[in-house]
Amino acid sequence: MLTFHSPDTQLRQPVSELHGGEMVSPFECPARVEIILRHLRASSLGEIRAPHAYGLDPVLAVHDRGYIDFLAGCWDAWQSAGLPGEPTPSVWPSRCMRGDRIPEHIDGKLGYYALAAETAICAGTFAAAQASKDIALAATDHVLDNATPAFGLCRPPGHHAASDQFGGYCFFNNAAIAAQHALDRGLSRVAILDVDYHHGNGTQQIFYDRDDVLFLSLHGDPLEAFPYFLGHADETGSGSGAGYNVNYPLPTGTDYPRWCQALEQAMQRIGDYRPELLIVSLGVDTYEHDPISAFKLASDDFGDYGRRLAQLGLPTVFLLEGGYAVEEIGRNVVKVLHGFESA
Ligand code: SP5
Ligand code: ZN
Repeated sequence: MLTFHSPDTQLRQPVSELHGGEMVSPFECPARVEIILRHLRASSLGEIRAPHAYGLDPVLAVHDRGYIDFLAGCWDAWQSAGLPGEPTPSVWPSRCMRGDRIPEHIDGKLGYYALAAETAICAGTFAAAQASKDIALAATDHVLDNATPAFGLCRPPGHHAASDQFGGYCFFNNAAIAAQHALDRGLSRVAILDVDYHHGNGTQQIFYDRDDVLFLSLHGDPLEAFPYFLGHADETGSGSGAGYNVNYPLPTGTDYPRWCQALEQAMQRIGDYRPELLIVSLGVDTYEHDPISAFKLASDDFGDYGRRLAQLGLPTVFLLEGGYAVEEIGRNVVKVLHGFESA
């Protein structure tokens, strides 16, 4: 299985994350990619390739133009405003205020275009986000051109990014951009299976009223876990998308047998849909020792579900999302890919 990777993803190097009321060194860090690369190179999975640049058109197919312009100019605007730290949202158009006017001051714009406060923007964020979606697009093209699976070593991750909001370490929704790209290439049905610990709120929002993308997510119950305000089981899609959004919220402490039961249900639903492409939003923060998550999957479980996913017999592209047990992230990712290939 080919991997797509770009060194430009490492241009995202924020220094701060708001966590537990303190500023800490970000969990979503460059070392994640270094360690995955090391494990990929030591494995028999195959070549690691760089993507070409696809430009912003595939991003505009999914994200709002004003949002993209905001991301492109945020760092400079923050500097010009004379603000000392990293651009970080701190105020929102919350329920009791107006959300129909976009502030001119960068501090206000950040609140308008953010869905959470933990994610700071740094000088290289926009460039890294572009590299990340190029990886997703190149991996997807490879799958469609060659009918073989591929892995996109995306960073920053994408699944929390909504059409005009960043947060949860995500800026461009790589899986959504890849799905739309596949449809624009002529496919008529794409499924996105999100196995990251956190609900893929951005992907859900982008395709919520559509039936050409089936979105399924296994995740920590939003009553107990980030992003808290989306991801319930009664969110099933709207309009022509009714029935094409499927959430499997699972409780804190969920172990592999329980998780796997939900996976089998999701796989059944995917099989019934008969997609021409499966995109796996591959977060390995379901791991038992993940520092910010609460499921109990062991390393060997990753190989097991990789093997199961292969039983669908679909053209499949894996795109990296979360996973913050940095020492073990390479092993766990490679286990999924290996399991899939060996099946
Ligand atoms: C892509 C991805 O996995 N993003 C995750 C973003 C999570 N951000 C906020 C996490 C809040 C964590 N609360 C920790 C409770 C520790 N037990
Ligand atoms: Zn996650």
